[in-house]
Amino acid sequence: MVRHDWSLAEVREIYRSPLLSLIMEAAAVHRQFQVPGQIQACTLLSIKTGGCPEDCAYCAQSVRYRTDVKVHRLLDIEVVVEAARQAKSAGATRFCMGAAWREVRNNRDFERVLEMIRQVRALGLEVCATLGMLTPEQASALKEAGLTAYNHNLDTSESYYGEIITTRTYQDRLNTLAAARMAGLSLCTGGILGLGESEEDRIALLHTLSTMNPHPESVPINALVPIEGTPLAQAEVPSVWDMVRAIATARILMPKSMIRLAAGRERLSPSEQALCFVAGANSIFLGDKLLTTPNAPLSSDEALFAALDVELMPAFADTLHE
Ligand code: SAM
Ligand code: DTB
Ligand code: SF4
Repeated sequence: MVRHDWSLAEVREIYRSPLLSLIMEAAAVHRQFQVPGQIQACTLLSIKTGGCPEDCAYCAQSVRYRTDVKVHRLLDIEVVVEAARQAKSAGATRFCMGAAWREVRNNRDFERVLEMIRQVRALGLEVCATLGMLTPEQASALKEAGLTAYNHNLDTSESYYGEIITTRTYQDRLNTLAAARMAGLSLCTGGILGLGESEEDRIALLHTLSTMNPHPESVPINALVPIEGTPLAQAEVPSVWDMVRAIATARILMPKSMIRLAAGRERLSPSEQALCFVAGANSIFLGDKLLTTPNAPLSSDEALFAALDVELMPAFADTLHE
């Protein structure tokens, strides 16, 4: 039923199928494996902003580029827990904390993050973190503190990766994902459309994700949010058709995973978002802000949920499932 042995040719064939039949196929898979009409709402908070030594060409937070992001050291625990409380009252069931770190270091900041995780988890929320590279020991410490999932994106294909980031390798990313998996964490890993990649790169990324065993429990499909001052500031953003195609393919390949319509949702109209949900997306970021850029406003999301009769997914529906 759930396959991990997709060939590149099979992924290519699905990805390139005529869009309407691709959407219909994905919708059928969605109906079979997911609860139609239920959407997972996750809220993001940047707990440490800017000043990152990595050179990711899309990122507002790299020290290499002159962007207008406001650098901030690691937030206080109380500030983070209060934000999580607010996210919960807005309907979010997963709270995701992001730090602009290359990797986790074993220091007081990490201790503080572990305490944030304990306290956010105690609110009854799923807790996700995205902190850069991890050792197996750090992954275990995160798990022990109550972390549900670790977000670590592959972003694009292995062969295009070096065009976007030179300060680490694809293998570094895979190693961190393996460490998180070994520690018993659920994985959240996906990519970004609009980095100047080819169709083949998108196919290769989807192939890499869908041949992981088990599949990542959650797969964010981001559209580039162009940031002034970064090398990709003038990049052309992907069309809604590109997003729908990637979402539908991901849904068919990874039927049990949450497919997240992630960054770039703000640019889509309500009916374009509805199309993404029909094509298999069942998770979004909820709240006025992503990490450093604006997200779709809460008020318009509430109107969207009402119009589509969307029900928000309960917490912990997305635990390890394979
Ligand atoms: N520093 C950690 C890392 O890189 O893993 C965690 C934070 S990083 C900002 C999290 C993810 O956000 C990146 O892997 C990337 O996929 C996504 N992202 C960052 N900037 C983006 C942008 N401008 N548009 C779309 N996605 C973006
Ligand atoms: C993911 O795949 N997308 C989120 C989350 N995981 C960490 C981040 C999106 C960032 C968008 C640009 C910004 O706000 O800085
Ligand atoms: Fe740093 Fe993460 Fe941004 Fe890359 S994506 S520059 S690692 S914060």
